[in-house]
Amino acid sequence: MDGIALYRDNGLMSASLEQRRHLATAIPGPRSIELMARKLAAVAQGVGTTLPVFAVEAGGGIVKDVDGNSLIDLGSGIAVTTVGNSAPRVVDAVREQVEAFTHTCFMVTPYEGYVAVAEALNRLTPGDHDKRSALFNSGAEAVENAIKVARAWTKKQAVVTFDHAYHGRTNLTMAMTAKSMPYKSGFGPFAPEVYRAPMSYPYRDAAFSKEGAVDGELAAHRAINVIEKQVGAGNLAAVVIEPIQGEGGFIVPADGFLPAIAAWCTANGVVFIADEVQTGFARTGAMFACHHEGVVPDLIVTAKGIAGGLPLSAVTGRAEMMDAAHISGLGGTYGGNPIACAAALATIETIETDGLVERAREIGGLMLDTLHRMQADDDRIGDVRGRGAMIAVELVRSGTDEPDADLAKAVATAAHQAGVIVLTCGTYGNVLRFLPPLSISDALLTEGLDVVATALTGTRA
Ligand code: PLZ
Repeated sequence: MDGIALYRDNGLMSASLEQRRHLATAIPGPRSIELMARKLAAVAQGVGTTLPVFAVEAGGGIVKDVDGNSLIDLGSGIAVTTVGNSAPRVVDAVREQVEAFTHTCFMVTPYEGYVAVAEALNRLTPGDHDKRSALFNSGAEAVENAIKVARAWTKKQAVVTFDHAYHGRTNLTMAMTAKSMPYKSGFGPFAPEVYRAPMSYPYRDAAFSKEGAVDGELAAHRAINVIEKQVGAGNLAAVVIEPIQGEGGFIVPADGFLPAIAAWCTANGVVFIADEVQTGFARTGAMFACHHEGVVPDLIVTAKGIAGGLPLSAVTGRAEMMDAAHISGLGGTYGGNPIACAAALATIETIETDGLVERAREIGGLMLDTLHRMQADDDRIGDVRGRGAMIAVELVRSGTDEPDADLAKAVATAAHQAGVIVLTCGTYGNVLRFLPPLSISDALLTEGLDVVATALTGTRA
C-alpha cells in the first residue's frame, strides 16, 4: 500500500491510539468540569475555550480527553497539527533533540537545525530566486518581522492589509487585524501607518455586483484604487494578505485577485507579503496557497503547520530584501529553538515523503462533496468554499444572505456534545470551518461530517 492509501484507510498512529469516536461521559465529563473550575480560578478569563474538555492524548484524527472521551478532530488545534498530533517522525526527532540540547540561543552559539529549516523553507516556498529565512516563535511575531524587513528594504512605512484580515494579537498585528471583537476592542491605541483595503469576497460581493464577485481583477482594481488614493505607493512599504483568509471566514478571493495585487506591488516598489500562517504546509492541497495561482510573494510568513505542534514561525523572502535588515536587527531569545527546528524538519519530511499535499487534496474533495450535498438540502448553507483540507460553510438565515452566527454556534456546540471538534470563524461569526489533520482516515472524516450534518438538521426541530 502506498503512503496515502495507508492514511486514507487507517489514519496515522492508529496502532497506539484507537481511531474511534467514543463518548464515555457527557461532554464535558466530571474531570473536565473539575479542571475547568481550576482554570477559572487560575487562568485569566481573557484566554477563552472553544470546547470545555481537557485533552490527555491525541493522534491520527482523534483527541482523547481526561474523562476517556475520544473526539474526532476537525480543527487540528487551529490548523497546526497538519501531519497529525505526535506524528511518529516528529516524536522521534524531538526526543533525540531534547536529549542532545534544548537551547543555546541561535544568536549566541548557532546550530545546524535552524540552518536546515531555513534551507528547506528557501527550497519549498514559491519562486526559484535567491532566498533567505529568519525564524521566530509565533505567527504574529513573524508577521511583525516581515514588516520590519519591508520597512528596512523600502525605507517606507505604511502597511496595507484587507477587510476580514487576521494577522495576530500583538500591537502591530492587532492594528493589521480587521475584527474588533474579540481581538482589538479596548486594547488600543494601535500601531500607526496601517491602512485597510477592500477584499475580494465572492459570496458577499455578489450582493453589490455579480460581475465583481467573480472577477478578481475588477476586485483588485477596487482595492488598488483605495490604496493609491488613501496611502500612495510612495509611502507604502508592504501589502500583506492571506491568500485564503483564515479567521475572517475562509474567504477565497476571486481568481485573478492575488496576481493583480502582486503585480501592482512589483510595479510600484511595494513589498508583497503573503501571510501563509494558516494556509501553509500542504493545508490547502499545495505546499503553499500562493501556488494555486502561481503567485510569487516577495516575503512569505509561515507558522502553525510548520512544526507539528511545536512553536515555530518564519519569514522567507528575496535575499536582497531579507538582508536589508542590518546585522543583529532581527532575532529573539527563542526564535528557531532547536527542538522546534527538529520538529519542523521531521514535519517537512513527513509531508514530502508521505504525499500529504496530495492527501490534503483528497480530503478536500471528500469534504466538498459532502458539504455540497448538504447545501443542496438546506438553504441555510449560503456558501461552501475553501481549498484542500481548509474548507468552510457560511451559514445564513433561510432564503437570505443574512449571516446567522447563532446557528453556527448551535451546530458547533451540538457537534462538540456528540464528540466532534469543529471550529467557527468569520467576521460575522457564522462560518463553520473544517481543518482536519491530514493524518485522519476517510472513515473518521466522513463520520465527523455526518455528525455535523445531523447537528445542522437538528437545529430545524
Ligand atoms: N496570521 C493568517 O491565522 C493565527 C488565531 C487564534 P499566532 N490564527 C489563529 C487566536 O484566536 O488567537 C494567525 C493566522 C494568520 C497570523 C496568525 C497569528 O499566529 O501564532 O497565533 O501568533
